[in-house]
Amino acid sequence: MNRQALSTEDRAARKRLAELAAGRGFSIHQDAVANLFIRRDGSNPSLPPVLIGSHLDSQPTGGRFDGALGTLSAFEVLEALEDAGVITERAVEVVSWTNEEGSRFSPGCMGSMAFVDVGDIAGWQDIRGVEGARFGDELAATLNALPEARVQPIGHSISAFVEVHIEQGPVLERAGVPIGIVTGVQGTKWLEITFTGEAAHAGTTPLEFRKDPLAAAITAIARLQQAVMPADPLARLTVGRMTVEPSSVNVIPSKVTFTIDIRHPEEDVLASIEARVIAECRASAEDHALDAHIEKRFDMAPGTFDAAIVDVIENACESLDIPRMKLVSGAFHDALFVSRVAPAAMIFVPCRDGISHNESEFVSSENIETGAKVLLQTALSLAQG
Ligand code: HGY
Ligand code: MN
Ligand code: MN
Ligand code: MN
Repeated sequence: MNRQALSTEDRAARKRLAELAAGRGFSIHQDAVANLFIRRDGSNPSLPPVLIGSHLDSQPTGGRFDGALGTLSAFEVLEALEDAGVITERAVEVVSWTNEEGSRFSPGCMGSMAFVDVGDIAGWQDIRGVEGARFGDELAATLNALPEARVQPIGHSISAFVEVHIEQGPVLERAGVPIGIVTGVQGTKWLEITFTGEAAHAGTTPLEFRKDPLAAAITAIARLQQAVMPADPLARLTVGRMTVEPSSVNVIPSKVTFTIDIRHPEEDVLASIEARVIAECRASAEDHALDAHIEKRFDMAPGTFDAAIVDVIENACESLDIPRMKLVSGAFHDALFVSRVAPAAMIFVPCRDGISHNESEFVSSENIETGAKVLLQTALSLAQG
Protein backbone atom coordinates (compact mmCIF):
# COMPACT_ATOMS: atom_id res chain seq x y z
CA MET A 1 0.00 0.00 0.00
CA ASN A 2 1.18 3.50 -0.70
CA ARG A 3 0.45 5.70 2.34
CA GLN A 4 3.42 8.00 2.26
CA ALA A 5 3.79 10.78 4.78
CA LEU A 6 1.46 13.79 4.44
CA SER A 7 -0.25 12.28 1.39
CA THR A 8 -3.98 12.05 0.72
CA GLU A 9 -3.90 8.45 1.90
CA ASP A 10 -2.03 9.42 5.08
CA ARG A 11 -4.59 12.15 5.78
CA ALA A 12 -7.40 9.63 5.27
CA ALA A 13 -5.85 7.24 7.77
CA ARG A 14 -5.41 10.03 10.32
CA LYS A 15 -9.02 11.12 9.77
CA ARG A 16 -10.26 7.58 10.37
CA LEU A 17 -8.26 7.28 13.60
CA ALA A 18 -9.55 10.68 14.77
CA GLU A 19 -13.13 9.56 14.10
CA LEU A 20 -12.59 6.37 16.09
CA ALA A 21 -11.13 8.42 18.94
CA ALA A 22 -14.02 10.89 18.92
CA GLY A 23 -16.43 7.95 18.90
CA ARG A 24 -14.94 6.76 22.20
CA GLY A 25 -14.89 10.19 23.80
CA PHE A 26 -11.11 10.51 23.79
CA SER A 27 -9.65 13.97 23.19
CA ILE A 28 -7.31 14.59 20.27
CA HIS A 29 -4.78 17.24 19.38
CA GLN A 30 -1.88 17.69 16.97
CA ASP A 31 1.32 19.71 17.11
CA ALA A 32 3.07 21.96 14.60
CA VAL A 33 4.52 19.02 12.65
CA ALA A 34 1.18 17.16 12.70
CA ASN A 35 2.08 14.53 15.28
CA LEU A 36 -1.40 13.31 16.22
CA PHE A 37 -2.23 12.64 19.90
CA ILE A 38 -5.26 10.84 21.33
CA ARG A 39 -5.75 11.17 25.10
CA ARG A 40 -7.65 9.17 27.70
CA ASP A 41 -7.54 11.15 30.94
CA GLY A 42 -6.26 9.77 34.23
CA SER A 43 -7.34 10.60 37.77
CA ASN A 44 -4.41 12.97 38.31
CA PRO A 45 -4.26 15.52 35.47
CA SER A 46 -1.15 17.12 36.94
CA LEU A 47 0.94 14.03 36.09
CA PRO A 48 2.57 13.82 32.62
CA PRO A 49 0.86 11.10 30.54
CA VAL A 50 2.22 7.73 29.50
CA LEU A 51 2.69 7.84 25.73
CA ILE A 52 2.23 4.79 23.47
CA GLY A 53 1.98 4.59 19.69
CA SER A 54 3.98 4.52 16.47
CA HIS A 55 3.38 5.92 12.96
CA LEU A 56 0.80 5.60 10.17
CA ASP A 57 2.86 6.66 7.19
CA SER A 58 4.28 3.93 4.98
CA GLN A 59 6.62 3.12 2.12
CA PRO A 60 5.59 3.44 -1.57
CA THR A 61 5.05 -0.33 -1.62
CA GLY A 62 4.84 -0.76 2.13
CA GLY A 63 3.03 -3.38 4.11
CA ARG A 64 -0.12 -3.05 6.22
CA PHE A 65 1.66 -3.48 9.57
CA ASP A 66 4.85 -1.33 9.68
CA GLY A 67 3.80 1.56 11.93
CA ALA A 68 0.06 0.99 11.72
CA LEU A 69 0.26 -2.07 13.96
CA GLY A 70 1.85 -0.08 16.78
CA THR A 71 -0.51 2.86 16.39
CA LEU A 72 -3.67 0.73 16.34
CA SER A 73 -2.44 -1.57 19.13
CA ALA A 74 -2.00 1.56 21.22
CA PHE A 75 -5.52 2.71 20.34
CA GLU A 76 -6.79 -0.74 21.28
CA VAL A 77 -5.17 -0.27 24.72
CA LEU A 78 -7.21 2.92 25.26
CA GLU A 79 -10.37 1.10 24.20
CA ALA A 80 -9.63 -1.85 26.49
CA LEU A 81 -9.12 0.51 29.46
CA GLU A 82 -12.37 2.29 28.57
CA ASP A 83 -14.32 -0.95 28.14
CA ALA A 84 -13.02 -2.24 31.47
CA GLY A 85 -13.76 1.09 33.19
CA VAL A 86 -10.19 1.20 34.49
CA ILE A 87 -9.15 4.57 35.89
CA THR A 88 -5.41 5.07 35.58
CA GLU A 89 -3.67 7.69 37.68
CA ARG A 90 -1.77 9.06 34.69
CA ALA A 91 -3.47 9.84 31.41
CA VAL A 92 -2.55 7.44 28.60
CA GLU A 93 -1.95 9.04 25.22
CA VAL A 94 -1.62 7.47 21.79
CA VAL A 95 0.62 9.14 19.23
CA SER A 96 0.96 8.77 15.50
CA TRP A 97 4.34 10.32 14.63
CA THR A 98 4.64 12.27 11.39
CA ASN A 99 6.83 10.94 8.57
CA GLU A 100 8.68 8.13 10.30
CA GLU A 101 9.67 6.53 6.98
CA GLY A 102 11.38 9.48 5.36
CA SER A 103 10.71 7.92 1.95
CA ARG A 104 8.79 10.84 0.38
CA PHE A 105 10.45 13.62 2.39
CA SER A 106 13.75 12.93 4.12
CA PRO A 107 14.85 12.78 6.90
CA GLY A 108 12.81 10.04 8.50
CA CYS A 109 11.38 10.45 12.00
CA MET A 110 10.57 14.12 11.40
CA GLY A 111 7.73 14.04 13.94
CA SER A 112 9.70 12.53 16.79
CA MET A 113 12.78 14.63 15.96
CA ALA A 114 10.72 17.82 16.22
CA PHE A 115 9.05 16.54 19.41
CA VAL A 116 12.47 16.21 21.10
CA ASP A 117 13.67 19.50 19.62
CA VAL A 118 16.25 18.14 17.21
CA GLY A 119 14.08 18.83 14.18
CA ASP A 120 13.90 21.92 11.98
CA ILE A 121 10.27 22.51 11.03
CA ALA A 122 11.06 25.91 9.50
CA GLY A 123 14.02 24.51 7.59
CA TRP A 124 11.97 21.58 6.30
CA GLN A 125 9.23 23.75 4.73
CA ASP A 126 10.81 23.93 1.26
CA ILE A 127 11.93 20.31 1.05
CA ARG A 128 10.55 18.73 -2.13
CA GLY A 129 9.10 15.23 -2.10
CA VAL A 130 10.31 12.72 -4.64
CA GLU A 131 7.35 13.65 -6.82
CA GLY A 132 7.95 17.40 -6.35
CA ALA A 133 5.41 18.37 -3.69
CA ARG A 134 6.60 20.96 -1.14
CA PHE A 135 6.75 19.71 2.46
CA GLY A 136 5.26 22.92 3.89
CA ASP A 137 2.23 22.71 1.62
CA GLU A 138 1.60 19.05 2.45
CA LEU A 139 2.07 19.72 6.17
CA ALA A 140 -0.46 22.59 6.07
CA ALA A 141 -2.96 20.40 4.19
CA THR A 142 -2.52 17.66 6.77
CA LEU A 143 -2.99 20.00 9.73
CA ASN A 144 -6.06 21.58 8.09
CA ALA A 145 -7.55 18.17 7.30
CA LEU A 146 -8.16 17.63 11.02
CA PRO A 147 -9.64 20.90 12.32
CA GLU A 148 -11.05 19.02 15.30
CA ALA A 149 -7.48 18.26 16.39
CA ARG A 150 -6.39 21.65 17.74
CA VAL A 151 -2.72 22.44 17.22
CA GLN A 152 -0.98 22.69 20.59
CA PRO A 153 2.65 23.50 21.48
CA ILE A 154 5.09 20.78 20.46
CA GLY A 155 7.03 18.66 22.91
CA HIS A 156 4.66 18.35 25.88
CA SER A 157 5.94 16.46 28.90
CA ILE A 158 5.45 12.68 28.99
CA SER A 159 6.43 10.17 31.68
CA ALA A 160 7.43 7.28 29.38
CA PHE A 161 7.03 6.04 25.79
CA VAL A 162 6.48 2.46 24.59
CA GLU A 163 6.16 1.50 20.91
CA VAL A 164 4.89 -1.79 19.55
CA HIS A 165 6.29 -2.61 16.10
CA ILE A 166 6.83 -5.59 13.82
CA GLU A 167 10.43 -6.79 14.04
CA GLN A 168 10.94 -6.36 10.27
CA GLY A 169 13.53 -9.12 10.49
CA PRO A 170 13.61 -12.93 10.99
CA VAL A 171 15.00 -13.29 14.54
CA LEU A 172 11.78 -13.78 16.56
CA GLU A 173 10.13 -16.04 14.00
CA ARG A 174 13.24 -18.26 13.73
CA ALA A 175 13.48 -18.45 17.53
CA GLY A 176 9.76 -19.21 17.80
CA VAL A 177 9.39 -16.41 20.36
CA PRO A 178 6.25 -14.22 20.23
CA ILE A 179 7.64 -11.08 21.92
CA GLY A 180 10.89 -9.16 21.45
CA ILE A 181 11.89 -6.67 24.13
CA VAL A 182 13.94 -4.12 22.22
CA THR A 183 16.95 -2.89 24.17
CA GLY A 184 18.39 -0.61 21.49
CA VAL A 185 18.46 0.52 17.86
CA GLN A 186 21.39 0.45 15.44
CA GLY A 187 22.55 3.68 13.83
CA THR A 188 21.49 4.97 10.41
CA LYS A 189 22.99 7.47 7.96
CA TRP A 190 21.48 8.51 4.63
CA LEU A 191 23.59 10.17 1.94
CA GLU A 192 22.30 11.61 -1.32
CA ILE A 193 24.99 11.75 -4.02
CA THR A 194 24.67 13.72 -7.26
CA PHE A 195 27.15 13.30 -10.11
CA THR A 196 26.94 15.91 -12.85
CA GLY A 197 28.56 15.22 -16.21
CA GLU A 198 27.69 16.14 -19.78
CA ALA A 199 24.93 14.76 -21.95
CA ALA A 200 26.37 13.52 -25.22
CA HIS A 201 25.61 11.24 -28.13
CA ALA A 202 25.83 7.52 -27.28
CA GLY A 203 27.09 6.60 -30.73
CA THR A 204 29.61 9.27 -31.58
CA THR A 205 31.35 9.94 -28.25
CA PRO A 206 34.53 7.93 -27.62
CA LEU A 207 35.52 6.97 -24.08
CA GLU A 208 38.10 9.75 -23.58
CA PHE A 209 35.49 12.41 -24.34
CA ARG A 210 32.81 11.05 -22.03
CA LYS A 211 31.76 12.69 -18.73
CA ASP A 212 29.42 9.90 -17.76
CA PRO A 213 27.84 10.21 -14.27
CA LEU A 214 26.14 6.83 -14.50
CA ALA A 215 29.41 5.05 -15.25
CA ALA A 216 30.90 6.84 -12.23
CA ALA A 217 27.98 5.87 -9.99
CA ILE A 218 28.08 2.23 -11.07
CA THR A 219 31.85 2.11 -10.43
CA ALA A 220 31.56 3.63 -6.95
CA ILE A 221 28.58 1.50 -5.97
CA ALA A 222 30.22 -1.71 -7.22
CA ARG A 223 33.35 -0.99 -5.19
CA LEU A 224 31.27 -0.26 -2.06
CA GLN A 225 29.06 -3.32 -2.47
CA GLN A 226 32.18 -5.50 -2.79
CA ALA A 227 33.93 -3.91 0.20
CA VAL A 228 31.46 -3.02 2.96
CA MET A 229 28.99 -5.81 3.72
CA PRO A 230 31.25 -8.78 2.83
CA ALA A 231 33.85 -7.41 5.28
CA ASP A 232 31.45 -6.89 8.20
CA PRO A 233 28.33 -9.02 8.78
CA LEU A 234 26.84 -6.27 10.95
CA ALA A 235 27.16 -3.60 8.26
CA ARG A 236 24.26 -2.69 5.93
CA LEU A 237 24.68 -0.61 2.77
CA THR A 238 21.73 -0.05 0.43
CA VAL A 239 21.32 1.97 -2.76
CA GLY A 240 17.56 2.41 -2.70
CA ARG A 241 16.88 5.16 -5.18
CA MET A 242 18.57 6.38 -8.35
CA THR A 243 17.44 8.96 -10.87
CA VAL A 244 19.15 9.34 -14.25
CA GLU A 245 18.75 12.43 -16.44
CA PRO A 246 17.76 12.73 -19.21
CA SER A 247 17.21 8.95 -19.09
CA SER A 248 17.22 8.30 -22.84
CA VAL A 249 18.52 5.12 -24.42
CA ASN A 250 20.96 6.87 -26.73
CA VAL A 251 22.13 9.78 -24.57
CA ILE A 252 25.08 9.64 -22.21
CA PRO A 253 23.44 10.88 -18.97
CA SER A 254 24.07 14.43 -17.80
CA LYS A 255 23.18 13.86 -14.14
CA VAL A 256 22.69 10.95 -11.76
CA THR A 257 21.38 11.20 -8.20
CA PHE A 258 21.36 8.20 -5.89
CA THR A 259 20.84 7.48 -2.19
CA ILE A 260 22.93 5.34 0.14
CA ASP A 261 21.45 4.02 3.40
CA ILE A 262 24.14 2.88 5.86
CA ARG A 263 23.45 1.01 9.11
CA HIS A 264 25.63 -0.30 11.91
CA PRO A 265 25.22 -0.83 15.69
CA GLU A 266 28.58 0.80 16.46
CA GLU A 267 28.83 4.57 16.01
CA ASP A 268 32.53 4.64 15.06
CA VAL A 269 32.13 1.89 12.46
CA LEU A 270 29.07 3.68 11.06
CA ALA A 271 31.21 6.83 10.70
CA SER A 272 34.03 4.91 9.03
CA ILE A 273 31.62 3.39 6.48
CA GLU A 274 30.25 6.87 5.77
CA ALA A 275 33.78 8.14 5.20
CA ARG A 276 34.46 5.20 2.85
CA VAL A 277 31.31 5.95 0.86
CA ILE A 278 32.26 9.61 0.49
CA ALA A 279 35.83 8.74 -0.52
CA GLU A 280 34.74 6.18 -3.15
CA CYS A 281 32.20 8.57 -4.62
CA ARG A 282 34.65 11.44 -4.82
CA ALA A 283 37.34 9.22 -6.35
CA SER A 284 35.01 7.84 -8.98
CA ALA A 285 33.72 11.33 -9.82
CA GLU A 286 37.30 12.52 -10.28
CA ASP A 287 38.19 9.51 -12.45
CA HIS A 288 35.26 10.40 -14.69
CA ALA A 289 36.00 14.17 -14.69
CA LEU A 290 32.72 14.92 -12.96
CA ASP A 291 31.38 17.21 -10.27
CA ALA A 292 30.16 15.36 -7.13
CA HIS A 293 27.71 16.80 -4.62
CA ILE A 294 27.14 14.76 -1.47
CA GLU A 295 24.42 15.63 1.06
CA LYS A 296 23.65 14.08 4.46
CA ARG A 297 19.91 13.38 4.53
CA PHE A 298 19.50 11.53 7.81
CA ASP A 299 21.73 10.82 10.76
CA MET A 300 20.49 8.73 13.68
CA ALA A 301 23.17 7.59 16.13
CA PRO A 302 22.78 4.09 17.58
CA GLY A 303 21.23 4.08 21.03
CA THR A 304 19.93 1.99 23.89
CA PHE A 305 16.56 2.11 25.62
CA ASP A 306 15.82 2.68 29.29
CA ALA A 307 16.52 -0.41 31.41
CA ALA A 308 13.63 0.38 33.75
CA ILE A 309 11.12 0.39 30.89
CA VAL A 310 12.67 -2.80 29.51
CA ASP A 311 12.06 -4.32 32.96
CA VAL A 312 8.44 -3.17 33.00
CA ILE A 313 7.89 -4.91 29.64
CA GLU A 314 9.71 -7.99 30.95
CA ASN A 315 7.46 -8.04 34.03
CA ALA A 316 4.39 -7.61 31.85
CA CYS A 317 5.42 -10.67 29.82
CA GLU A 318 6.11 -12.57 33.04
CA SER A 319 2.68 -11.75 34.48
CA LEU A 320 1.07 -12.84 31.21
CA ASP A 321 3.29 -15.94 31.00
CA ILE A 322 4.49 -14.92 27.52
CA PRO A 323 7.91 -16.10 26.25
CA ARG A 324 10.15 -13.22 25.19
CA MET A 325 13.72 -12.42 24.17
CA LYS A 326 15.78 -9.24 24.09
CA LEU A 327 17.14 -7.87 20.85
CA VAL A 328 18.49 -4.76 19.14
CA SER A 329 16.45 -3.27 16.29
CA GLY A 330 17.90 -3.30 12.79
CA ALA A 331 15.29 -0.75 11.72
CA PHE A 332 15.25 2.77 13.10
CA HIS A 333 12.26 3.93 15.13
CA ASP A 334 10.76 7.09 16.58
CA ALA A 335 11.22 5.57 20.04
CA LEU A 336 14.95 6.18 19.83
CA PHE A 337 14.49 9.93 19.39
CA VAL A 338 11.75 10.00 22.04
CA SER A 339 14.15 8.28 24.47
CA ARG A 340 16.05 11.60 24.56
CA VAL A 341 13.24 13.23 26.59
CA ALA A 342 11.60 10.31 28.42
CA PRO A 343 12.36 6.71 29.36
CA ALA A 344 11.38 4.58 26.36
CA ALA A 345 11.55 1.05 24.99
CA MET A 346 9.85 -1.10 22.33
CA ILE A 347 7.92 -4.32 21.99
CA PHE A 348 8.47 -6.35 18.80
CA VAL A 349 6.20 -8.98 17.33
CA PRO A 350 7.34 -11.45 14.64
CA CYS A 351 6.44 -10.86 10.99
CA ARG A 352 6.32 -13.66 8.42
CA ASP A 353 9.78 -14.48 7.01
CA GLY A 354 10.97 -11.21 8.51
CA ILE A 355 9.75 -9.43 5.37
CA SER A 356 8.86 -5.73 5.64
CA HIS A 357 8.83 -2.60 3.43
CA ASN A 358 7.04 -4.98 1.06
CA GLU A 359 3.31 -5.38 0.41
CA SER A 360 3.55 -9.06 1.38
CA GLU A 361 4.38 -8.03 4.99
CA PHE A 362 2.26 -10.19 7.32
CA VAL A 363 1.65 -10.65 11.05
CA SER A 364 -0.63 -13.36 12.46
CA SER A 365 -3.68 -12.31 14.51
CA GLU A 366 -2.23 -14.29 17.39
CA ASN A 367 0.99 -12.26 17.35
CA ILE A 368 -0.96 -9.02 17.01
CA GLU A 369 -3.04 -9.92 20.06
CA THR A 370 0.02 -10.92 22.10
CA GLY A 371 1.76 -7.65 21.34
CA ALA A 372 -1.31 -5.62 22.30
CA LYS A 373 -1.72 -7.58 25.56
CA VAL A 374 1.89 -6.87 26.56
CA LEU A 375 1.45 -3.21 25.64
CA LEU A 376 -1.74 -3.00 27.74
CA GLN A 377 -0.05 -4.57 30.76
CA THR A 378 3.01 -2.33 30.30
CA ALA A 379 0.92 0.84 29.94
CA LEU A 380 -1.13 -0.10 33.02
CA SER A 381 2.04 -0.53 35.09
CA LEU A 382 3.44 2.80 33.88
CA ALA A 383 0.18 4.69 34.31
CA GLN A 384 -0.36 3.80 37.96
CA GLY A 385 1.63 6.69 39.38
O1 HGY B 1 14.10 2.43 7.59
C1 HGY B 1 13.77 2.07 8.72
O2 HGY B 1 14.57 1.53 9.46
C2 HGY B 1 12.35 2.27 9.20
O3 HGY B 1 11.63 1.10 8.93
N1 HGY B 1 11.70 3.36 8.58
MN1 MN C 1 8.09 1.61 11.11
MN1 MN D 1 9.41 1.34 7.93
MN1 MN E 1 9.34 3.05 13.74
